[in-house]
Amino acid sequence: TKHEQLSEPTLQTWKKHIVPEKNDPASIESDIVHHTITTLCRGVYNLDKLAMYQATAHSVRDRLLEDWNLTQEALHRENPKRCYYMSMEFLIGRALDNALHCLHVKKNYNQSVDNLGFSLEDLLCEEKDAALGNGGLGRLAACYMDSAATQDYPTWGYGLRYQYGIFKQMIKDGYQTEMPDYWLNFDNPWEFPRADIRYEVRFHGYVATKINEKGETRMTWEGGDKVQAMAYDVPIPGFDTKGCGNIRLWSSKPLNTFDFDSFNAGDYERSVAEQTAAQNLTSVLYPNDNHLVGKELRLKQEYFFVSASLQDIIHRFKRAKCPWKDFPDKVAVQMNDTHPTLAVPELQRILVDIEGLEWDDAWDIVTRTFAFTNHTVLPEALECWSVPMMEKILPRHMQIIYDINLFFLQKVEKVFVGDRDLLKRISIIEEGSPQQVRMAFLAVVGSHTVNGVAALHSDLIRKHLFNDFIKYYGPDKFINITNGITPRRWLYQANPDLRDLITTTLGSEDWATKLDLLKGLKKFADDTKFQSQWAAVKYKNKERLAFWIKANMGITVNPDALFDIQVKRIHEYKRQYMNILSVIYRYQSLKKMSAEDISQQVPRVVIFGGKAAPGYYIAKLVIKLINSAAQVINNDKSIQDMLKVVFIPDYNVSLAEIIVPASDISQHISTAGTEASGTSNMKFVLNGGLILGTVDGANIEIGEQIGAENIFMFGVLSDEVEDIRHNQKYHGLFMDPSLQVVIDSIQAGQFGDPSIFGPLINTLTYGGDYYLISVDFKSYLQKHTEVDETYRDKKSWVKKSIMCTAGMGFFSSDRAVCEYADKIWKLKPFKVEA
Ligand code: F58
Repeated sequence: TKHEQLSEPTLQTWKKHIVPEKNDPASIESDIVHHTITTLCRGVYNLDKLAMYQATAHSVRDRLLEDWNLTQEALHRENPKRCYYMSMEFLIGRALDNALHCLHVKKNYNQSVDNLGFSLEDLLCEEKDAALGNGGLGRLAACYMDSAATQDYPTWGYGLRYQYGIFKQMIKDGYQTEMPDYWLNFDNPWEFPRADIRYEVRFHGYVATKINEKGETRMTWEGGDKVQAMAYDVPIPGFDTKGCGNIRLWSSKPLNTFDFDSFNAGDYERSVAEQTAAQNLTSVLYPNDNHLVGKELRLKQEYFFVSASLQDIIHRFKRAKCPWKDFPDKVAVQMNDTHPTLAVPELQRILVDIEGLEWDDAWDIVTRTFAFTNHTVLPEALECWSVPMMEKILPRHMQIIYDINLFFLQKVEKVFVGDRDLLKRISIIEEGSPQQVRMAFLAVVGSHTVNGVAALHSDLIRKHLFNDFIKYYGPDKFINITNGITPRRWLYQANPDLRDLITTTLGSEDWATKLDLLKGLKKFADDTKFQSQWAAVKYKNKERLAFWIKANMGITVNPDALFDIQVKRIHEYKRQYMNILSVIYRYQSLKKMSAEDISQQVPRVVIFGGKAAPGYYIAKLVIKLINSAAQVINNDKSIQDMLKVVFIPDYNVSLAEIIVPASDISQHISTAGTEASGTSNMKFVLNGGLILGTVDGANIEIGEQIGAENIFMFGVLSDEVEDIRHNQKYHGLFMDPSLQVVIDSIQAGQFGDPSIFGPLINTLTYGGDYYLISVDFKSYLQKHTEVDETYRDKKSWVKKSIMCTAGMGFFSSDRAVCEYADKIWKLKPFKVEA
């Protein structure tokens, strides 16, 4: 493999003094016109909103690029230690509004766009989401890039430039259908193709031996197929700083030369087909959330991503001519889950096979470089790759993994003499047919630090998944860093009215970068005037969402009703099923009441949103049940609009920005011990929404921060789950009587053909109710009643809402990134001056 960039041009210092862009409305206006004419080649008679958006975006990007260049040049010059955040997913969403806020130019842009006869808010909606992720893990990566840039940490993201992001969800006849998300249809102003930054990546082939320059025998990986990785840079603006971060995304391209050694002159067609296959490597994001399918193409994507990124990192490291042993002092690599774990054997391979280092010296460098974040305990989400597949696609890596495992097990055995069970449990290779590589174990062995994403989750992985590793390494290698979210996108940008109210009340905007300052709101929690201002903002946000629902779905919802929201990927462990079952229970209770009693109820709008993995049959049935129930409930006049059910199609980042500020209650109701952290819980509470949740993931820490009296918690605890499952299995299922009534009504055909829902209902009965819906149902219904009663007292509700926002300082991704930098990366901020 070539480890140099394909061409290394001679660089010259440029003697031009750069004049910064001016940000007054007239200059902005003329820049937009300039881009319309030159970049887009459009005239004033030939302009639509999309073109206007593009011209505006280009002019903003010009301004962003000044900071980008300044930052990257300074980094190049000073060469501080850097961190690379390797993630297969970055769920960025839209970029324009965010950039306008970061650069503090939104007001002037508003005016300029207005002068040109358009509305900036309209233009913002023209942008397609960069949806290069499935859910929480991908969005977390995007929040962390925002916080790293804002706090001037020299951090780059590395990922893949999928041509198709997460699919578009459409609802047809109540069912989810999928459409491809070809987000690059139009020009994408937020990426820079780097045609000069390309690396070759090899697959397949064979391993041979060779004698290197020092006369030593080394392995060499030969033959096989090669593809090219080309870089695309996505600038990540920091808020209130000249610093600008970067995410480098790799796109696969065919090698523009044929491999003449293996080129069969009579088989031209096949050669071209191979070139196309190369291009398809980064076509599509795998749409599974918390579930892994061991597809060959996915393994290739993972290696492609890791190989290109490491070549790039090493290229940069070599420029400074430091000795290899200094590599970990210049480079920290964070692996966002196990998907980048092939970086461990890949770096070892480069150091030993290509650079000629001794195995132990190389291994020392590797294990001082990498750190690993685990995001799940669900067994079906833990990555395992079959050894035969790995041997076929990455023959040398498979050998290296065997060696890493052998040396590791030898060390373990020295400490725990004769404990064969331990060796079997802790081995990176799982016995079976076929054998499997346990990627999480490889990641642990190859990293200096492993972290979970919320306190409970980190405890659970220490107690269960990685318990044997703690016996060997001791506890210090395994730490917790609770997730965070960026307050810029999730409050400052998404909730402008609340932003302004908070800023006026606290006297400055500093909270946007020092979120702890929100605690200053506590002293206004009982202030009647402040309460009514706070309530008015929430009401306006609910109106905004109600308007969206009416305009896009034709359903009328009343902003005076309690807005109860559950938006996230559809998964059995997240229990949207339990939610809709409780909605049906509520509906039936209403049906039993007199008209007079109905009119005394607290009206509710229950909102769902989220995508099911295309192959996840049960999750898709949950969507169907929600829509079938909505059909019946929304059209039943007898309940006087006291209950409405809405399934918002195609939930994504930009929809979340409208939905999150509008909640009174949001639900985070996973079976205890299954949701590693959750991050939408943080977004809702930051925007003054209360939580109805289980004792799981970050819900627990949110409760600790905002006060137990401001959160509705229910359900069994994580350490009870195993025993309950055991009892259910051997002593019979428990069926909650209220739940039975609900099931009976579905089976009686109240919500359409009951045979459709048979397999779904089976999960509660013959399926063993693995996620304990029946066990938690009673306490769940009780909490719903408590929510209603609390909501009747508007004053106390608003006070709780204020206390929610005021207590959320801890959950800023700024805090989380600082923790990573201090505890794991040993990284200092690197301030860029204008
Ligand atoms: C999520 N994982 C966790 N995985 O479920 C959630 O609790 C946590 O808050 C979040 O990570 C951030 O830590 C998650 O989103 C995926 O989407 C993977 C994508 C690739 C395939 C396997 C699942």
